[in-house]
Amino acid sequence: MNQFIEFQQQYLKQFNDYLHQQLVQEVHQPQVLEGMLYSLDAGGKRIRPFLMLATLKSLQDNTIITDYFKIAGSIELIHTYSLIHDDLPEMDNDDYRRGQLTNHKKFTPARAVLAGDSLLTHAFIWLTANQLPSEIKTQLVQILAQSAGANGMIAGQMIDIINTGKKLSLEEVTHLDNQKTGALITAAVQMGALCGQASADVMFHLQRFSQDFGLAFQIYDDLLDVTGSQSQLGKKVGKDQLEGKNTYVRLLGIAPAQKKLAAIVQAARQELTEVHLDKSILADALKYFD
Ligand code: GRG
Repeated sequence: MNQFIEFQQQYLKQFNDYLHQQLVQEVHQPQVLEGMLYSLDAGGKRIRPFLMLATLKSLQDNTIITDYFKIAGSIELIHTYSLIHDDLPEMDNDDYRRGQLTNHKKFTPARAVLAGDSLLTHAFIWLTANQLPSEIKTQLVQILAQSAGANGMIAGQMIDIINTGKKLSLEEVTHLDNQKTGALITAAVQMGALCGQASADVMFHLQRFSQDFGLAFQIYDDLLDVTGSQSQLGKKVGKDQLEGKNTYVRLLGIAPAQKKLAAIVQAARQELTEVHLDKSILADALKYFD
């Protein structure tokens, strides 16, 4: 039994329908809406929003989860924007994403830029247009903007781009992964912890848990890129290898990267044990790496 998967299955359709309906109601320019929905409705595992919701649920079992769909949805909007921009010819130049043509291939690069910009901006509408107390909303905006912005995911993307083809050290790759992938995952858990009124101690350990989770997520994806029939990103197997991307697998090799992944997952589990959350829905999210 995996409580995280069960939790996700319980709410996934409702969550996806909610995101779709909200955008249909709130976005008035047809081509902007079309571009946003094209990538948002294409699926995706919804790991980040469900990490947020699972953190909340693990801390406050009686919470009405649907009340937090907009907060969780804001994280997915940012993630989807980052994928659209990452796929552009000027960045990774990918043709397929989430099992369909990338946004710029389906429409045009100019339209894909605008679809991404709209998703990014709209995230902050969702973060602020809800019933939560103002001081919580301010903190949520801070967390998400910091993690997605110049000192978070964008910094990671920059480090990635300027170093493609050059060989980074393990420490540098870790830093890259923490920013590019880890920042948004950390934000998701932090946002759930904030909504779930976590104590300072619980917050501290959840922060460390989420950093481990983020790094594990990237290493796992890198492993799938070389060992899977298709990586999670829907890209061609080994694409990152061929393009000289800096990954754990490229630096260490497959078996040591697998060992490293297992150690990080173990460390993440230990953080939850420290605050008695090792039997929680959130703990079961770690089974994703099994
Ligand atoms: C363009 C500012 C900007 C940032 C791009 C997220 C990102 C940074 C690039 C995407 C490409 C990439 C290799 C990201 C690493 C993180 C990762 C594994 C993303 C894919 O996330 P999943 O697996 O995708 O959660 P789905 O489609 O399931 O949502």
